[in-house]
Amino acid sequence: MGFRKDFLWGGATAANQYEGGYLSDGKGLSTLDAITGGSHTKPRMITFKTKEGEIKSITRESPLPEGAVGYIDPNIYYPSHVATDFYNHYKEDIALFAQMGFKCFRLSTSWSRIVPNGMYDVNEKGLEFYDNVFDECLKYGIEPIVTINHFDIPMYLADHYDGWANREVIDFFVFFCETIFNRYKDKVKYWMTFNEINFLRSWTQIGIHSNDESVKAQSWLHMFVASAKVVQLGHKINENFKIGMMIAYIPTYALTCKPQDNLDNVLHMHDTYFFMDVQCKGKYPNYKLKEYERKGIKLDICENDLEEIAKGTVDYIGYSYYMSSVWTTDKDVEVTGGNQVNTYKNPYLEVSDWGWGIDALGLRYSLNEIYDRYGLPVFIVENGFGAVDKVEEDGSINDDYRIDYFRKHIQAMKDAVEIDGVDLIGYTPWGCIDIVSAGTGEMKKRYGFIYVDMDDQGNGSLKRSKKKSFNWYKKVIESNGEDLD
Ligand code: BGP
Repeated sequence: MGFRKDFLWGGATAANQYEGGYLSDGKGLSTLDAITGGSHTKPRMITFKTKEGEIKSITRESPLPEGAVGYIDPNIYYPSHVATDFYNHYKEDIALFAQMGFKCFRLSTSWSRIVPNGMYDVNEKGLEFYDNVFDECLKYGIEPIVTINHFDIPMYLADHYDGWANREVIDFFVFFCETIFNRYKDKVKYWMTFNEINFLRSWTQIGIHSNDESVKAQSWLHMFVASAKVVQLGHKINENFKIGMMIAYIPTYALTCKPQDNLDNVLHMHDTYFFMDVQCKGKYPNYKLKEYERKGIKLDICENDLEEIAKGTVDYIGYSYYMSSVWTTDKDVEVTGGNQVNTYKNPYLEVSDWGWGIDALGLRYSLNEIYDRYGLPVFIVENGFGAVDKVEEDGSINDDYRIDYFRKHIQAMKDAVEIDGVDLIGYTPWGCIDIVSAGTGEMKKRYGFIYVDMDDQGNGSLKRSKKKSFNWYKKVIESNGEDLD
C-alpha cells in the first residue's frame, strides 16, 4: 500500500536562513538580521541600541530592554545577511531540487522583503522575487509549500510596536497575508501561518521586549486570532487553499514507570498541545485556562477574538520532528542538547554531534499521537540530521550517516501510514540544501542533500555540490518511498 500516490516528497528551508539579500531590492530589516553567529557552546547574540543610544548585545532568548531597537554593527558578521544566497541562486537550486524529483518545496516568505516596515508599504520587487521563485518551481511541477512567517518579524514592528504584544500587529499580518494570497493565489495552494508557533517567545521571533508570561500569553492570543482570520480570508480568496499550523513537536517519554513521572510527562506535553488544541479545535483548552487562573494571567480578549479562533481552525497540521526526549520528576538526569531547548538524555538513544536524541520510532509515535488527537491530515515539514560533512579529496561527500537517519525515519513514517492508518500528506526534510542553523547560526551544522561552500564566518564560494544522499533521496522519491536501500 505505501504512501499515497500524490505524496508530497520535497525539502524545507526558511527565508532568514537561506535567502541572504538582507537589504536587496528594498527589503526591510527583520529581527533576525541583527542576530550574530554562535556555536554549540557560544550563544547567538542580538545587537541593539538602548533608548539612551548605547550599543549593546544580549543573548537571543533574553528580553531587550524597553525602548531598545535592533542594531546592525558594521564590524560584526551576521549569518542571515548572505546565508547561502538563495536570493541569487534560486534558479540553480530549484533545478537541483527538480533533479532529485521533488514534488514540493517548502520555503518561507520574508515579511519585511514584501512589506519593509511590516505595515502597509508593499515592495513590488519583493513580490516579484517570490513570483519568480514560484514560477521556477511550477516549471518543474514542484508545488510550493509556503510558510508565511518563519521566525523573522519585521524589525520595524519589533522596534515601534513591541511586536506581537501589540494587537495592531494582527491587522498588519492580515494585510501581509491578503497581499500574498491575492498575488500568488494561482501559484500556491499550501500555506502555513507561523513556523513552530510553540517556540515563538522572544524579541527575535515575535518582537516583544519582555519575558513576562502574561506578555507572551497575550502575544500568542494575538497570533491565534491573526492565524484564524488568515485561514478564513485564504479560503475566501481561493477555496482550494490548504492552510495549516506548524508546531515543533518534541515528544517526551516518562523516564521511569513511576506514576508521578508519567503524570508529569502528560502535563509537560500540554505546553505543546496547547498551541495545537487552539488552532485545530478552535478554543482554549481548560488546562490552559486553569493555569492562567493559577498564575493570575488575565488575557485582554476582545469580543470577536474567540469567535474568530473557533471559525478559523486549520486544514492540516505541519510539524517539525528531529528528536525525542525524556521527562522526569527527579532533576539529576543528564541534560543534552535539543531543538531550541535543552532536553534530558534518554539512556536508550544515540545523540547527534549537537546532542539531539536520535529516535526514528519516535516519529511513528508522534504521528500516532497527533493523528489520534486531531484526526486532521498531517505533514512532516521538518526532519533531518545536522552534521559536520567532510569534503573528500575527490570532492565527494559521503554522508552515509544522514542516509541512515533518513532511511530509518522514512520507514517509521511508512509504518505509521501502512500499519496505523495515519493520513500523512507529505515530507519535506529540513535544510534540503545547506543553510544557516537557526539555533547556533553555524554553517558547520549541515542538513542538506546539497553541500554549499560557505563557512561560519561567511567565507566561501557558495558553490553547490551533490552529497551522496542526493541520489539516494532521488531514488526514494522515484519509488514513492519503496526503495530505501
Ligand atoms: C527548527 C526550525 C528550523 C531549523 C531547524 C533545525 O526549529 O524551524 O528553522 O533551524 O529547527 O535547527 P537548527 O537550524 O538549529 O539546527
